[in-house]
Amino acid sequence: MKRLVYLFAIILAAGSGVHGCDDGWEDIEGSCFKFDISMSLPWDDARVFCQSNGGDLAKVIDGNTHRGIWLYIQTYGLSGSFWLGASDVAAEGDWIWAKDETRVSKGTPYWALRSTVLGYQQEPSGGAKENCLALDEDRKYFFNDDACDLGHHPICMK
Ligand SMILES: [Ca+2]
Ligand SMILES: [Ca+2]
Repeated sequence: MKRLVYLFAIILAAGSGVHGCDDGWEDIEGSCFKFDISMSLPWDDARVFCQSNGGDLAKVIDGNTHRGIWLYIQTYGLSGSFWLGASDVAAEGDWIWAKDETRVSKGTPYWALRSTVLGYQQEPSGGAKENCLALDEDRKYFFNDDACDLGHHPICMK
């Protein structure tokens, strides 16, 4: 009986998150996200898509959110890279979340490392050629600055 009550509690806990978000949106760490792998869009168009769905491109609030997004991608076997809602298009090197105009944390644990002839270097590394923030499939879904006109899947948030 005790085990049954425990099981019921788990089902309730799992269900409560789902009911917190609209259909097609996923609760990750208390915020609602939408992953759309049916389209690959430039960053600007991905943002318009999210806004037309009542949200904006996603902000990774903290490490738990980053982990939750990664877990969702793994659990559902999603492939490809995704756009997040940050850019340094206004001022090179100054990364800002579009959703609330706060600064993006630099360095570890968010930004990907890359191997170069000089050893490991950390993204962002694209300078003025890469001004939009991607969750990069080739970098195990750590942050990478990418060219904004590349086509990636949107991750929306509301
Ligand atoms: Ca840049
Ligand atoms: Ca880069």
